[in-house]
Amino acid sequence: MVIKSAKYLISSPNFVNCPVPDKPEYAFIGRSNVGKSSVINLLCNVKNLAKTSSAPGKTQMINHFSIQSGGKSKVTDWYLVDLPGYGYAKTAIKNRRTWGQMIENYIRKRENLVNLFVLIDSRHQPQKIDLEFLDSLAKWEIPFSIIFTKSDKEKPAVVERNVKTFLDKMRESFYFLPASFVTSAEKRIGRDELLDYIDQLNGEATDDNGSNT
Ligand SMILES: Nc1nc2c(ncn2[C@@H]2O[C@H](COP(=O)(O)OP(=O)(O)OP(=O)(O)O)[C@@H](O)[C@H]2O)c(=O)[nH]1
Ligand SMILES: [Mg+2]
Repeated sequence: MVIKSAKYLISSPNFVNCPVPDKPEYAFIGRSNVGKSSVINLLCNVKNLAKTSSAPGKTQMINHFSIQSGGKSKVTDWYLVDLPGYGYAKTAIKNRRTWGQMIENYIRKRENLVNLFVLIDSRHQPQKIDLEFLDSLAKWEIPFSIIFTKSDKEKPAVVERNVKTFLDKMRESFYFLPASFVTSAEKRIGRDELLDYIDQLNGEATDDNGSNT
């Protein structure tokens, strides 16, 4: 799949203010500073489309981007969504609660959300906060996939070991493992795989993949 255009659309403080849910939508979530905005920029091939920052907590709203693409699927118009991160220690407890409600509402009620990409830092051992978040997604029956980020920051063998450790940990509570991807926004790794995966999901979302079931 190729991206023909990617434009910032709108930032919404909560689920009810989001754009009309008339296109397939893919959202990115994960710990603060894990690289959500950077992966969106990698996919769209635009440097500062989603605002990034070395200071955690940069993204605060539900940010919609309008994408036009060409691929195997008939779908040419869809949304990417940059969400605020979780687990930023300096966030006041009240804000954390507001974050939780805002995100839970968005994730559970957004009817055009095809897949949630959960980003995991490939440099670290499995973190409780990420595993707990994945358990919530299972409980809420939200379709999700995993993106391991910042793979350029460690040696390939370390990344491979961390990815394996994380997926092994997931096996303890999941019957089936979700699709997973290893990326580097810095070295532009994982872009084609992610775009092809979205193209495939776009096809399934609209049943234009040739099947008549
Ligand atoms: N080396 C390297 N740095 C990265 C990569 N992805 C992101 N970064 C850096 O990590 C920092 C955080 O990236 P963001 O994309 O802003 O992270 P975020 O998850 O959107 O952060 P919040 O919106 O604050 O939750 C920035 O300084 C990025 O330049 C990567 O693949 N490799
Ligand atoms: Mg961000």
